[in-house]
Amino acid sequence: MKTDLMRFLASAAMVTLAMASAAKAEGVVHVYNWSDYIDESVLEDFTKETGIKVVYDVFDSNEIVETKLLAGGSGYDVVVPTGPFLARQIQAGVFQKLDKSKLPNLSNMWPDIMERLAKYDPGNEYAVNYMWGTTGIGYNVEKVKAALGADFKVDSWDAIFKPENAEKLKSCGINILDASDETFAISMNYIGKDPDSKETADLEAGGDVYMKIRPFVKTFNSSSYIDDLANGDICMTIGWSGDILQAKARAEEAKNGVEINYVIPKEGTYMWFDNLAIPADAKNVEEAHAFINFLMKPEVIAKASNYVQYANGNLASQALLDEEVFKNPSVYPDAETVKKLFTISPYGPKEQRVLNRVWTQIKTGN
Ligand code: N2P
Repeated sequence: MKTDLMRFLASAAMVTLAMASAAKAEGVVHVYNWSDYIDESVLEDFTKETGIKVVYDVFDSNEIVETKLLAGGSGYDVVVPTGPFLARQIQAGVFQKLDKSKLPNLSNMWPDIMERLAKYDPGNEYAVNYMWGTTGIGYNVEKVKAALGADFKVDSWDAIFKPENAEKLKSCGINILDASDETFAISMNYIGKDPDSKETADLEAGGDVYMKIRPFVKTFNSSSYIDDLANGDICMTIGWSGDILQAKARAEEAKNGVEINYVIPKEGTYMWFDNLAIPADAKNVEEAHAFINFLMKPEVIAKASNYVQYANGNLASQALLDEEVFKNPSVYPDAETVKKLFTISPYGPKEQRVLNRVWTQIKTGN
């Protein structure tokens, strides 16, 4: 026979449960991520598992994210800046430290990548790697053959940076990523300078590489270039590894006869890391941690990587990756290729002004 106290406790427990599930149903997390960077079913899976709704916005440049974060009140709970931007944003105080007690899946992460990320986030206190990749050349095999000759091998930055090549590619369309920190690191490296140089003279010399090919460039774009490449509207681009592989997959799916290839040029290129971090003024901190913890589940991040064809920073996920992804050196570069990759550090305010000035001149063609 139930006592009054037992009945009271039972009903109190039910009220608590009801309140908990109501709170669960009302939870929300505002996520700001790069475009073409997730399998949307991952977001649905998260909501199914936790009851937390995801409001998901996308961007295609670190500068856009930075402007919002520095202004404050972005409304985002999770954002995904690249290493050098993360580093200076941590300095600027725009992020909060992660509460690692809420991130048990940290144990799945890849120590090598955490170590590389620690260059930007000492002690891995503010961020967790989402994906990483390289910035290389994506091209339309047939159109480049037609423009540069059947024997032309696209294995060097010469393919795009030599004005005589760029001139021949003009009519089929060249795109350059609108990501100046990366494009300058690449052009400075190409002319034999330190890709991480912040010297005005080096930046100007790096800018000259683009000035010389400027008349032959069709677009400066970092998102719709994926479809442009897949549709045959451009034939060569400086682009991000997974974006180019997605363009290739889209062309194959459309059966439009466009064959796309991605190369990491022999002179080397930038290896970057995009990372999950929580703004200091985030309103849904609990949910933000739940979201980041969910993305660190091996099966979840493997699903995301299989879809977007970017490498991730989760060691435990590797056994769950599709062979075509994990064994593809364009996604997970082999040790030999990794030796040719470099990283870059953040620009200081003065250096950034020089970079902005030169990049604007290039884009406007003046
Ligand atoms: C996804 C682009 C992510 C790479 N479209 C940029 N760091």
